[in-house]
Amino acid sequence: MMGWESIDTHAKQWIKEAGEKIRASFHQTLNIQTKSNANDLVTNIDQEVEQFFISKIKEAFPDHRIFGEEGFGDKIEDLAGVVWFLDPIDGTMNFIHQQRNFAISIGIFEDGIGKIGLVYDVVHDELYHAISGKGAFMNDEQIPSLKETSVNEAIIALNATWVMENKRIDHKLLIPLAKDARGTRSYGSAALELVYVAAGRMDAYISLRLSPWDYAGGVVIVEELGGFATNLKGEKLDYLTKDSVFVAKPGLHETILKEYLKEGKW
Ligand code: 2AM
Ligand code: CA
Repeated sequence: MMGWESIDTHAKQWIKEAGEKIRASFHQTLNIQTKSNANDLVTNIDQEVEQFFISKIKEAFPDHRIFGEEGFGDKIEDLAGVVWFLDPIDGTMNFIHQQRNFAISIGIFEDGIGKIGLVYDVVHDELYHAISGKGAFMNDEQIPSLKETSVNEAIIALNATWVMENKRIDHKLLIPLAKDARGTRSYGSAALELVYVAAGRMDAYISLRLSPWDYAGGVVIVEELGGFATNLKGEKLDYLTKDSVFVAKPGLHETILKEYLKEGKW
């Protein structure tokens, strides 16, 4: 078995190459299609970037499996061995509409345990990365560990969807938290929002029904810094199917869970 550092070196090289491809695509006409609903978008670039990673991973690490958003990877029904959670473009709507506020997200797990997290903000050339136990970085800069904070001093990443009538949850449940927090933000890319928590720019992130490739990479980075990542019930995240996601600084995670989330049916 090759060491994690070597896997990390390969992954970083590929993520930079993929970023170059995405930047080059800004001058091309995109082929845009919808998936599960009219706002769930995919482009030829999402698909090409996923296929690029899969060919690289399969060539270098034939025994690794890939759980990718666009479905070109493996059918993953268990987490045995090394699994790459791959989102070639997290924040596809932003990619299409804004050409910013999206990221490539990669989480590399062994037997269900996060080992490497990589989230690449392609437009800003900012690579957030961590190898479990070895610290977390933004490019070459080490990110300091997360410190405790209170709800009324916290900026919480929360999409307006969850505080207005919606088909997934009782929208009234999260209103008190949005009111009590210092502020709320929504960037439209789960991976970026997770690394913004890691970097201390926000204090917590809440979303419903994300897929493992949206959060696997970011969670490794947040946890490396002492942050907590669970679903909205406070349980361990599911990496085989969709789950709600609640990530926060230490202390704040416990407070929000106890005082704002415990009544909800998530
Ligand atoms: P995506 O861009 O890779 O699809 C948007 O609020 C965030 O939620 C993005 O990280 C987006 O990831 C994710 N998301 C997950 N499932 C989604 C869906 N069905 N439709 C739109 N965004 C989704
Ligand atoms: Ca995606």
